[in-house]
Amino acid sequence: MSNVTVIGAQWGDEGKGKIVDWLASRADIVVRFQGGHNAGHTLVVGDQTYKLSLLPSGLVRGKMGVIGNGVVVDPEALLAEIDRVSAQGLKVTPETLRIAENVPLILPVHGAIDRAREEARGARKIGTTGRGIGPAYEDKVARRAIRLCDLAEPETLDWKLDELLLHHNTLLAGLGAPTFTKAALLEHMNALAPRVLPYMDTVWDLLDDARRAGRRILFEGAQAVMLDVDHGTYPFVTSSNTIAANAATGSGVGPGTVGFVLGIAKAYSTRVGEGPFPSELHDEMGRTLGTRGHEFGTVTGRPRRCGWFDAMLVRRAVRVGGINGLALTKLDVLDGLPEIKVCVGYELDGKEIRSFPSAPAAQARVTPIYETMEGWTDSTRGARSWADLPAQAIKYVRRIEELVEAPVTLLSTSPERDDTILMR
Ligand code: 2SA
Ligand code: MG
Repeated sequence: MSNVTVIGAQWGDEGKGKIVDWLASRADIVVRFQGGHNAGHTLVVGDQTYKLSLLPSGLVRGKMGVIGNGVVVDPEALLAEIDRVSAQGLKVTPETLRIAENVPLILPVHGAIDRAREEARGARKIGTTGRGIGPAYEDKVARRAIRLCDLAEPETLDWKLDELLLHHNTLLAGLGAPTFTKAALLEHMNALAPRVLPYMDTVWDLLDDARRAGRRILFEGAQAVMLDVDHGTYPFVTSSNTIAANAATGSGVGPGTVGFVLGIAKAYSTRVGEGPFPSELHDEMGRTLGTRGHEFGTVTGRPRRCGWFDAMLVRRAVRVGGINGLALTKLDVLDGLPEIKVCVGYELDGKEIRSFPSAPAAQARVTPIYETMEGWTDSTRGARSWADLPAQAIKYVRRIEELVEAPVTLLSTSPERDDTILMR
């Protein structure tokens, strides 16, 4: 296996955790390159279920984990996650996990701003995870972020906090939310620093040494293309680039190191939070998909919105995400449905269009154009070979390949790691 980058091809929750875990056995290093603990990757390994939000999934398979500079790290959440998986028998140490010294930190003030701003937005809220992801990335691009390396320099922390609180306390006061004192934040960070700093590293050196030595790197995406801050359904997106190109920028390797890009898509669609969703179902079928698929957010527990597979959106993800092949997950949720619809285009103001518009009001006016396919009765759950699949299920997969203009290279038929069909 050359290097592989795994990204979500819809709006997150596609089942990346299982696929990354399946691929991790063939990799030496697993790298998180964007997002933060707004991710929620679930891995079922034997009798253990690991829910990882920040830790690279490969740690579960004894591989080295790297958190790159493109991530935003909440040190408190990181240490809590390390302690949680340690209680499950998974030891995470500075020998198995390395974190980029230039990674921006999420502080309590960021979560407070995230939640207060969402409250103030009312009906126009984005539906964020409330974990301070956006405000932390805002500080990064505003060149006032506190980064992991700063925890080792009390004098740097001191002046950086002055600037940070000038912005954030002004905003919090304006939002009618409690402000923060410098002393409280200093105490918070100085208490965490001794446990976090041992993980700090110049990971771009580590990864380039690995590349030169021919070691296999797996880049683990979080969220998904339709939540990408440039290419997603803006402003109902997360605040990082979730497309594969960011695997390079977000970890400090060259673009040629990204390798094969595997997009993960569910055989239907879900999204959690607000924002446009052309093929969303508000009827019994939508509720059926949600129930059968156990569609509740890993991070927030929110029920996910469900709908038919949107081939136009995934085709967009294939193009902007640079996806070479698709892993299609949760096909078993469609078992037994008499007919299945696929969104094959959109209608906007009486005209057929094939690319989802960027302008918010146009997005809201888009209606889906469906193609109806015959369903299948036999179960696909647990299928481990192409031959186990009903003919109609194969036809459905093949039609998706044509519409999204990318091959389905992996098919997942249950949360179990080995219930995976390699299609090529
Ligand atoms: P934020 O908190 O600022 O990133 O939220 C901005 C928007 O992004 C959505 N969002 C997500 N939607 C689905 N899944 C998410 N995480 C997955 C999980 C993990 C994954 O299972 O929790 O698939 O990587 C996630 N994170 C953010 C959020 O709902 C807002 O619409
Ligand atoms: Mg998830």
